[in-house]
Formats: sequence, C-alpha cells, structure tokens
Amino acid sequence: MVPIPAGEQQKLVERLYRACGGSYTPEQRRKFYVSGPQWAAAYEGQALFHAPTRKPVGFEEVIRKWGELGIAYWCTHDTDVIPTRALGTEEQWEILGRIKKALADNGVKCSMVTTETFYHAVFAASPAAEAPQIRDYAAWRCKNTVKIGHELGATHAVYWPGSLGYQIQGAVEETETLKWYADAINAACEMDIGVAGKRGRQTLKHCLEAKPFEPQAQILLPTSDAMLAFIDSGLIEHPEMVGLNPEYLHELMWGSAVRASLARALIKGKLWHFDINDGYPLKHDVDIGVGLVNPLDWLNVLVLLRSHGYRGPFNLDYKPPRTTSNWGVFAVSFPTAVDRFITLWEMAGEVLEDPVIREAGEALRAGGEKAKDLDAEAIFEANKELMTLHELIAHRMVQILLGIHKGRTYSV
Ligand code: GCO
Ligand code: MN
Ligand code: MN
Repeated sequence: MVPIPAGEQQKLVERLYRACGGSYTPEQRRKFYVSGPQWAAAYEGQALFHAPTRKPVGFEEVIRKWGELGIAYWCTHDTDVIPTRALGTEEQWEILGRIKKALADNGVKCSMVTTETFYHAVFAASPAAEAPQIRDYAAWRCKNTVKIGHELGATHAVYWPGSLGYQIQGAVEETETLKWYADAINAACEMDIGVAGKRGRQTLKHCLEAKPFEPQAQILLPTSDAMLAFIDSGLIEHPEMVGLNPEYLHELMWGSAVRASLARALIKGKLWHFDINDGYPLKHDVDIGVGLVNPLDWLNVLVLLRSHGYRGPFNLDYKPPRTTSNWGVFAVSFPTAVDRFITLWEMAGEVLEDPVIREAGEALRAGGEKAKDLDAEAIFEANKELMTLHELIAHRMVQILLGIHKGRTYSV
C-alpha cells in the first residue's frame, strides 16, 4: 500500500467520485423541490462523545455551494444564521439583507425557516417550561421566525420541539405542558396571519416534526401520529395552518414502516414537508444520507409519494457523519445524496409504470371469481393463488432497484 500524501487526497476522492458515475447536472437537480439546510452543511461532526471534525461554514458559502450544485432551495434555523443575542435587533435585519443578497446572487430560494428551541440553555426545561417568562420567550422566538420567513420569501416553517419531554418523571404535568407548547404555535400562527396580510403573501405552512428519542429521555410528542393528534386536540387555534414535517429516520427510529406513517399523514392532508435521510430502527438519530442504508424502503416510500402527487419539499436533513473534510461535504456528501434521491424518484416512476407490477396489482384488486357469499372456505379457494403476487411485486421492485430486470449475468 502506498501512502497518499495529504496534497493528493482530494484529487483521489474526486477521481473515484467521477468513477462512481450516475450523477446529474445542476440543471437536472434544479428540477426537483430539494432543499438543503444550513445546519446540515454547517454541522461540524460533533456529538456528546466526540469533538467537531470540521470547520464552521457560514451561510454565504453554503448558499453559493447550493447554487453550484443545483440544490435549488435553502432553509435554516433562526440561530444558524443570527446569533441568539442579535435576534429581533437591527443586526438581525442587516444579516437578513446579506442572506437575501446571497440567495439572489446564486439563484437559490429560501423554502423554510425553523426556530431553534432546543440548543440554547434557556430551553433546558423545553420551550414549554414551567417558568412563564421562558414560554413567553419561546413564543417570541417563534413569532420572530415567522417574520424572518416572510422576509426571506419562505413558504414553510418547521417546529421540532426537541426538549419537550423529560429525563425524569414527576415534575412535568404533560397536559399543561402540551397546552403551553400549543400557545407558542398559536402565537406564531397569529403573527403569520398579520404579517402575511400586510405583505400580501400567503401564510406559511407550519409543520410539526416529531422525533421519538433525543435529546430528552422521554418525549411528549414522539411520532408523526402524536403530532396529528396534537393538531386535532383542540389546543391548536388554527389547525388548518398546521401540518407535518415527518423525518424519514425519526419514524424509522421508533420502528414504524415509514411508508405507513406517511400514508397516515397523506390521508389527513397534512404531509406538507419531508426531511429525507436514512438510518436504523431503534437507534439514535444518525441522520445518514438518503438511501445509504435502506434503498428498498426508500423506493417504497417514493412510490407512495409519487402516486399520491406529493409536491412539497424534500429536505436533505442529514449530517455528513464523521467526514473530516469540509471540501468532501460539498464535493461528495451532498451531490451524492441529491443524486441518490433523484435516481430513487426516477425508479419509483419506473415501478409505477412497470407492466409486471401493474398487471399484478390490477389482478390483486380484481380478485378471484365470485364465490358463494359469506362462505369463507369458498372465498378463500377463489382467491388463494393470487396471494403469491404480493411476493412477486416485492421481487420485481428489488429487480428494478438492482437493475436485474435489465438482465444481469454472473457465472451462470
Ligand atoms: C434532527 C432534526 C432537526 C430538525 C430541525 C428542524 O435530526 O434532530 O431533524 O434537524 O429537522 O431542527 O427544526
Ligand atoms: Mn429533521
Ligand atoms: Mn434526525
């Protein structure tokens, strides 16, 4: 093995990346409603048990890179771009001016803004803490984010409550905490109605994001289903303004069939925004790049979304893991993630058009010939051979995923 000198390493990675093939052009990527979060690109690789591995990256650079790569939309937390002490001040508006210029200069749009209510120590007891002043502050933060969103031209606002839960039971009274959390969302919606009215814009789509574990040991709204119930609980004053931002991995983490979680949101008309990434069931939030762990499951998810005409953003909420190269984040991590998403989206289209899958699906829906009514044995006999098609369809999807349907020979 010949050691690779530090100065040669990017060239090697670049060459191997090219050799992978299958990448799209920035123009092709721009055809998709893909957004790239500031926080994902700027994530420095740190965690509870390890230090950052990369240098900080500001919004100018992230937005410029999105423009170059053809990631057409950018999104951010308030404090990813505005220091906490500057929120609501002149400095905030000066920073927003710089962001607008960076977006315009690079042909990128802001799709979504989100309030950080989990990182700062003020939220140690959650944005719905017992202390009234903390709750007032959380509501003010959410309202301020609405103003930021309108200023940047966003269409969506996301809320991940983060620390809404507890490490230890006893002190927190769940029903009043949920009511207090709803107060912050209600304040944001009220502010939105006012600001949107004044600016002649549509109100934002306010999207709740659930996560089953982390950072609290127990979470009050752990799943998208819990969020749906919360929207309909009577605590939310404008339920029509509030929907979901499910995250693929967050649903997988608790053991859901992600496709089924999304289907429940679709039925309610609440699938408005979707964080795309990957990871493992019953593990922590590793936020791996879309399709790197569960490509078949992803293909299934996209078949569902394509067939239901989902038109919302696909937000690349993933954190390039322990990559030690700031260069690699933009040269390999993000372009490969977008391109896997596009390929899987295209494959989902292929699945929907596939003659084998189509005929099999139609046969299943047609069922067998009519048997004697209310006779379980006869109905079973009339239908029993069709059941094999369930497995045949799954087999065909794997063939499409692996390209086997186009013919592939090994040693036989
Ligand atoms: C996570 C979350 C966050 C949220 C973001 C939006 O992985 O823990 O997805 O990244 O999406 O905070 O508010
Ligand atoms: Mn997310
Ligand atoms: Mn996550």
